[in-house]
Amino acid sequence: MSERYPFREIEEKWQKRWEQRQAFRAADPGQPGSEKPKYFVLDFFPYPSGAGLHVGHPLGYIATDIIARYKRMRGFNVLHPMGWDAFGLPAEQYAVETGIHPAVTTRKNIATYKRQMCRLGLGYDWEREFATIDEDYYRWTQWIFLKIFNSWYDPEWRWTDSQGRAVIGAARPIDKLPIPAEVKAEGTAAVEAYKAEHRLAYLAEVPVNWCPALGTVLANEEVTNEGRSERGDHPVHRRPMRQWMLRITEYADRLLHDLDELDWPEPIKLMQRNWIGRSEGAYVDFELAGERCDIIRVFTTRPDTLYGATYMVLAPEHPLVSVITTAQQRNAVNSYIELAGQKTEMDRTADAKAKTGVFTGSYAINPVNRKRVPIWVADYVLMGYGTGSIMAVPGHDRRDLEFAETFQLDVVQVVQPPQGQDWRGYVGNGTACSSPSADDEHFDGQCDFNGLPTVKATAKITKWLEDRDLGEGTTQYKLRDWLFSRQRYWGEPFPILHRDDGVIESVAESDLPVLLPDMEDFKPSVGDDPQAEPQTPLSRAADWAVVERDARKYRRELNTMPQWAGSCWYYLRFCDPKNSEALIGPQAEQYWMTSEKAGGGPHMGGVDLYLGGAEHAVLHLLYARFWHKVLYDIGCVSTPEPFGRLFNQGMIGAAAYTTERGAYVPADEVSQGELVELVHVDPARRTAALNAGKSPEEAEAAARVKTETRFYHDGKPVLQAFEKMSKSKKNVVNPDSIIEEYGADTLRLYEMYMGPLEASKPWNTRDIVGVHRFLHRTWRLIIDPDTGRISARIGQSRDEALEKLLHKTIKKVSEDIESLGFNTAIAALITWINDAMKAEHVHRDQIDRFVALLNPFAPHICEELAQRLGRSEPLTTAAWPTFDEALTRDDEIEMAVQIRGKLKGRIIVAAGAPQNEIITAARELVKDILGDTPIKKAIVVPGRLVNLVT
Ligand code: ANZ
Repeated sequence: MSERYPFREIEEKWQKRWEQRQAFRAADPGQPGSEKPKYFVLDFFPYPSGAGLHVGHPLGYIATDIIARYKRMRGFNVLHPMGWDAFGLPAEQYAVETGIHPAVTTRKNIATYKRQMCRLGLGYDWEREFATIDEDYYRWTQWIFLKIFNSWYDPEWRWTDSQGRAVIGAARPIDKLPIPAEVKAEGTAAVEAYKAEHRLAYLAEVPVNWCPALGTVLANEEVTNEGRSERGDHPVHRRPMRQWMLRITEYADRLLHDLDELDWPEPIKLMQRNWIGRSEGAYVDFELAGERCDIIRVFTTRPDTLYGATYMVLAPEHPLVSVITTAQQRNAVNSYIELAGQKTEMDRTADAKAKTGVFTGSYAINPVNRKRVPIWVADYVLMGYGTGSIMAVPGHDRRDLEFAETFQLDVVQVVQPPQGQDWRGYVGNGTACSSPSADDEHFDGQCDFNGLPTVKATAKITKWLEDRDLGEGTTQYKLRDWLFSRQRYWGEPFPILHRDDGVIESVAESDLPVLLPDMEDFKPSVGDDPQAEPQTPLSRAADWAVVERDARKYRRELNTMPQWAGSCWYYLRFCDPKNSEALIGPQAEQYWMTSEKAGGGPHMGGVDLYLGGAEHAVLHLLYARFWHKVLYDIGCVSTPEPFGRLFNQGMIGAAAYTTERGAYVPADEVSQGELVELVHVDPARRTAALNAGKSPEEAEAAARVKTETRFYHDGKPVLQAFEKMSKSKKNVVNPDSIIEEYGADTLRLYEMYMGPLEASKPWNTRDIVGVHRFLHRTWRLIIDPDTGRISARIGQSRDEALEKLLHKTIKKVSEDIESLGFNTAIAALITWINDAMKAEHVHRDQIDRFVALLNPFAPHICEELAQRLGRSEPLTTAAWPTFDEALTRDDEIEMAVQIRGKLKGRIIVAAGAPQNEIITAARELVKDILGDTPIKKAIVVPGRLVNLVT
């Protein structure tokens, strides 16, 4: 009987066995196993699309599975769950196109994903699986919404958080909102209205991106630069609409500050900081010149440039535009406003775009020098930021300068740049100049800050303005409140009832969930009229929409929540998925969500490792942090943050092929053609060769791109390029077919061996054989191919060199797993096997340890080998091998020997050998080359090289 590595049988066998034994079940607090330290490792919640998984998706899942298996072997009680983000536009859009109910397609997609994940040997605790569309899940999503709705933000509330930090501001019950006496005096309707203005969830008329063809509003991120929908490429219109909003802006400072404490990639933190966009500055009030006494308030980050404000700009939507525009300018202004309304925000603010604008005919008075400045309307000023109006300082602001140059407005210097740089358009800090001087004979009590550096000048002018009631210091944020409603069917219904007199009431907690009605016709009403009132699908569920309570008729809220809602808190539910009394029980929350800081003391807490792609840098991660903080304020969770450590895996790309006309053709139908000789010379290579001292002829030859592979589809040549794996690029590779051919262990190893986890890298099926052979070799080392029994080479004699290498390997693999450096860990494992193949004898316990070490990466083969080696329990509960630090140190090291920087050979010296011994060995090596030449100097770089200078 000849037995080669039988991956097909063993993979199925072990997947079944793990399932039967519930090998990946996490112990809940109180259960046996919960006495161990906990480790919570989580993947970004997948949205199961109709196409199933391609090989790019599992990159992160394999990584977290390795961590989870490793941590279990290190004695942790590991929580590694999986579930489904299942409401939302894609399933619904698909349903609209096919007529199949989104619940049906979604369930089917989930089944596909789960099957594919199990085939990869991913060890999830499936007992905890749920989807956001499950009634007993979205019941709690609605419950959280109610809590948000029934809270207000008290910016003055002083408290000490679980980290012992003094915090100002918290969400508090709406019943605790102090109602001013004059409001109370007006009666209950006024009190309710006042409360509504303070709730953390509120209805407001806001400008939205309305996509009539999809029948819904879209978030800014769902709209392309061309002003069309990301999904489907339909036109999107800006229009005001009454929407549910969540007051995330109240949390801006806390969201910003707590970022500092998180173990997250710096680029992600930076993106969140920019998104929150905190700017310190001042409001400055400009009085209108002439009879009218309106005030135009501007926000500026540079009040120190006030003397340089030579004109003002109002956003086209600014309410004062119509008030101040003179009769003469009215037509011009009106047509400008109309044009601006058709542009997207991106379009309006793009630096590269030429500045446009129109004069209103009116002037304002600059409060510091009483000069008259013209007021313009221009679309580079946005209504949604600051006050929607600016003082323009063309001397020191690029956009203002461009505008001033276009319309010939004054440009004045007020900041002196350091070291003779040109002042015109200088935007950095410097020294204030051009303010009136107190020594001047005409000085009239203006603010004199000549000679002060920018920061001091800013403070001085702000104080000056405040003292005179002409402005005040302020902080602005780019962050906007979160638009929280969609006009679609496939989402969580709001637990909200509307009374016919306009009062809004919440559904009683005991009446949750508000079930999504089962509708035959769930399609949104779409149209091409951008101004038509949206008719949401739920408005057609007539029986559902009307509710009677205490002999009063109510209408249910007819919008649904956005897709983000369900993924805002799922990590909490995994800790306690079956709890019917609460979204999470306090015991489970304490156990799974709190962590110790490495040096002791409380940690920001949350999930121990959260892994996913960088595309969710802002929205999901910010929204989830916001909800978590609300839940923290109301006492539902005990840590300020949901995700203590975050890691982003890279993207897997693959070759995609296009025809001459740019159309993609299926990558797996492309054949590799001939190598063609090219006479083409690569100019970059040529320059590099010239720089390296080659002659022009040599450089030319070196830079000749000699060959190129041609690719064909259907007999016609196609072009190759590496791109993100996606259905639309027709370059996806299905993991099922790879598993079929090579096995899941090989696929797992290959994905981890392709490069650093965080890097983006190209898939190449041809490279898989490398790691596949490694597994074959591992199998062959241990199993005798003829008998199928343990190979005779495995026994009781120990090769000491192999033992030392094993200790080094254990150390390396352990450290690399902790830092998610899986590719280098695998490289170390391969090295050991290669050496073991060469050794005459390998000790049984060396093999046992090696198999345990490889187990997190390639668990099926390892389980099978361990069993054949006599282990009765699965490796999932095996102890992680230990190493002896002394054995990981080298006795001897190899050093390079150079003469004047050129490599001449290598020497082996004892580790820690004294310098003179190393130099003697080096001289000995090169004595023939050197002859009589004397050595002037010898430089030793410890552990690496010796350079002899002659
Ligand atoms: C005068 C000034 C002088 C400004 C100067 C800058 C440099 P950040 O840092 O992004 O907060 N601004 C204010 N509101 C605006 C709006 N609604 N639309 C477009 N621009 C607006 O930017 C704040 C600066 O952006 C403000 O400071 C204002 O221009 C402009 F040498 O005021 B500044």
